[in-house]
Amino acid sequence: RWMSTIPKRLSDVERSAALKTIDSSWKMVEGRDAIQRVFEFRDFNEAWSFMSRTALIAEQGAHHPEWFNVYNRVDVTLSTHDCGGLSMNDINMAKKMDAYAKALE
Ligand code: H2B
Repeated sequence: RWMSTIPKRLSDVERSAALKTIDSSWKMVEGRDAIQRVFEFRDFNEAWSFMSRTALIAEQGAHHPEWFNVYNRVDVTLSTHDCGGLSMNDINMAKKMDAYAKALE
């Protein structure tokens, strides 16, 4: 399981490589070592479906998103609290969220 060891904060080199493997709409948050993306769906039902799938893997992997939902929009911020910044846990979660959103297109 992911949390059996403390995740490692990505170095600058690791980070720029990792960011190329997720959707280009993920952006670094100003003044914080975190990434952010806004997902937009057709309606609340689809947004909630996306959030439900994400919630299951969040709980399984002990890695939880910060998110804000209004109707069909989900504003997501990913960061790893245990290391105070971006780790591969965030990149892996971003990839899964990208795939779930794509499946709902
Ligand atoms: N989520 C996120 N985003 N970062 C963490 O460091 C983290 C988490 N740590 N979920 C997990 C829970 C840890 O506190 C528990 C004990 O597994």
